[in-house]
Amino acid sequence: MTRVLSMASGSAQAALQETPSGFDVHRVRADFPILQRKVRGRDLVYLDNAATSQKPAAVIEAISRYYERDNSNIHRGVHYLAERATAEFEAARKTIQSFLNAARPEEIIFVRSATEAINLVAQTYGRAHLAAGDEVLITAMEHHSDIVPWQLLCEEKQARLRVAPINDAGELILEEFERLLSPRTKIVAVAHISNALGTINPLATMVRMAHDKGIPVLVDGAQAAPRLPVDVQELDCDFYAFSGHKAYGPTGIGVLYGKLALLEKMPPYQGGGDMISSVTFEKTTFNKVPHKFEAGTPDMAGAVGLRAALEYLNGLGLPNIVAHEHELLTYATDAISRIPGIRVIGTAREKAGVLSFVLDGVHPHDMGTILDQEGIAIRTGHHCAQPVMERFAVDATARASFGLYNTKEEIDALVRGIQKVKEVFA
Ligand code: C6P
Repeated sequence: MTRVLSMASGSAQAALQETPSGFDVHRVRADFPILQRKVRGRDLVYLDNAATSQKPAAVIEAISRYYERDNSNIHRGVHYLAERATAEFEAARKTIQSFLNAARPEEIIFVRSATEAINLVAQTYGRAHLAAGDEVLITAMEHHSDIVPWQLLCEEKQARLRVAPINDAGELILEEFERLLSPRTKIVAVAHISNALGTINPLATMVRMAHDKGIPVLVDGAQAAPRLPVDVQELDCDFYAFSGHKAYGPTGIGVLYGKLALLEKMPPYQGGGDMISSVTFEKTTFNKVPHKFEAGTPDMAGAVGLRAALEYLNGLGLPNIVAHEHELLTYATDAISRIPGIRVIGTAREKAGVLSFVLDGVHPHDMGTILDQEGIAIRTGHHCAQPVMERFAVDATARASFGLYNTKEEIDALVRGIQKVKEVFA
């Protein structure tokens, strides 16, 4: 539990926090070189963590060290560096296995991003299992990456994309979700945490409902992997996708977890080196899982960097991160809701550190531009979740998303920035 040692009603002093297990946000901030820099002559206030997170020195150094000492291609050479690079890459797979509590390392497939992971499942499992008249069930809060791959598949197969609705708080309407699970549903694809609303979905219940009808579930964990402890065996989901760059790791690397029994039956995604067992002009046989899904030279340095990021998160303790971000969310929601003219979009009871809002008479892009002059980075726009904007009858929102290094002082700065925006538009 996070203990607030000094809390002088919304003032900067409120930022002094410590937990019994030693989570000290100011010490944590020192691990992130970019947080020391000035932006437009001001201290950087980085509140765009749902888009991408900043990287601790441990990640930057692990990538440099890999290139300085170990770089080679993997799974191919017999020389010393080839063995070193292969060992580093496979060690990263094991770290991810334990981070997600997957049963086996083979269940971890390296991809480019959450987006690629979802496309992989749509184009392999989806293509093999969908026929005309079948359905894919998603929710109304999905990111475009968990809509468009299914739409493309449904178009190709003359199947139907069904959408479980959400209520005015941005929560899934579970009864509707359950009602939409039909004998025609071939797969469910759902966000663990909504990037536009912050809603945390009741995944265990949803997976149970789908499995009761024999339907597999893919979870888009892009926002959840850095924010919640994830246990794929406990969730019992069939696929889980996330991106390294939102989890304090590098860009260009992502993960698809899949249950081994499913992966073994799925056709390959892309063809190329390393995914084959033998090739003739007449016929190719494929490599074992996970290599069957990892065609070509992968992002070895990315895997090494992701391993360092997940080890960093484990070192801080996911429960400490959850407690810290929850405290920031509560503090920010309270402070921002008090500003006249603000409407918070997404007020689910179970929420992660993502706060979307609109201000009467001010376009979110104008707000973002004025806040930027103060060194404050938020995201404005539709957040690649246009159906969510439509559901709440807005074109765009301003979104502050918190990370493990954010402080209450930074939220105070955001509130002061919004007051300035109001003055400009008064
Ligand atoms: N959301 C945001 O600002 P990629 O681009 O593959 O790393 O992640 C895609 C993605 C998938 N699902 C969810 C829930 C996401 O939030 C994202 C990325 C960023 O909200 C960039 S649009």
